[in-house]
Amino acid sequence: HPTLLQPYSERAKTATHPLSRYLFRLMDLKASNLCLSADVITARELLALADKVGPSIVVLKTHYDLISGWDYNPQTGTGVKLAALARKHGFLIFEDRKFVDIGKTVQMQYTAGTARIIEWAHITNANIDAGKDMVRAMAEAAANWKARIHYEVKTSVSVGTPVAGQFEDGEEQNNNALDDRDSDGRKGSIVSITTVTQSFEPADSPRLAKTNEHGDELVFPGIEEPPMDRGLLLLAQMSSKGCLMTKDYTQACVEAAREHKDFVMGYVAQEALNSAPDDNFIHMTPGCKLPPPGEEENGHVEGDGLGQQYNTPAKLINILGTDIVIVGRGIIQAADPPSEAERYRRKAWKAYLTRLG
Ligand code: BMP
Repeated sequence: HPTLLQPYSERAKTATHPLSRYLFRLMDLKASNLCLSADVITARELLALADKVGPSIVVLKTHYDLISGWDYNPQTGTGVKLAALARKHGFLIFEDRKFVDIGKTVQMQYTAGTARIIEWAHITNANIDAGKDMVRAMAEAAANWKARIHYEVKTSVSVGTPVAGQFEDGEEQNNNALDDRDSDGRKGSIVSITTVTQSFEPADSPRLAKTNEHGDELVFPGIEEPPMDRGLLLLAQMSSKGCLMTKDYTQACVEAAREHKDFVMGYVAQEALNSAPDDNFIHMTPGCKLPPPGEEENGHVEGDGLGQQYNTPAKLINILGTDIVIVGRGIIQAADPPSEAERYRRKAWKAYLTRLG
């Protein structure tokens, strides 16, 4: 498929999803196709790790539900702190929530509850075993969220202020999944501070400033704010032994992705799935580990004894054609995670350059 031989900088121009365009540019700018799976068990470790490894990665993957001490405060909590680190270093936050349920339930799980994933995670993912309508349900929730944030920013609504049920263009506010009515039935009484503080600069105008408008010192000058969008990855294939996802299931993911190009950025998968001429989905791949220095780099690395199977970045990127490797324990359990992350970044980037030829 043409995308296998196209530089990420080119794919940035043709990707449908604004966050994919941003991500491809980020990859090019940072020379990184590495995602850290930040599977640590306290919020303090998570933030420290994100800050230290941030310069090497383009995506930080979380499992918020295995973190103790996650602070849910919408103004000062863990999500907001992660967002600040994401701006400082230039990476996207991917909550590996693997949503699977009926559409209405996933809308609520995505937008409400204690975690309010939609507020702080640029990207999340879904298993479509329950049927692909849930993708539409999540897309609708994300569109409502974006419209609401847009409205709130434009009208500078502060926390606790009731919001009238109309958008600037006169359209009725439609907040199904985000119905934040207070006890008096007033709408919009909860405002996300994480997102309200973001700007609407066009995503294609990189500012070459050393700091962003929040005063965060940028590690990679030229990284602008990500667009105000939310994206979904479909869990099309898994890395684990005995995985029950069939070819038909994977194909259904491909169809659902094509039907929702403006919300689905791509896949969590073990191989490239772009096949139609204009497919330009991004593939993120877990089950990645490097052998100890000096050993064969193309093959399979010993699993973890609990079903996880590993491939090297060279195999995943160059041979199987995926785009971003997701690495957890390979980096986290190293004596020095930041330098190990750099080693993975270099190997995965080299595999990409080799693929381009
Ligand atoms: P590790 O590199 O430590 O094996 O971690 C892999 C991470 O990727 C875990 O967070 C796991 O939940 C996730 N993951 C996976 O391993 N295989 C998949 O197919 C999908 C995943 O999300």
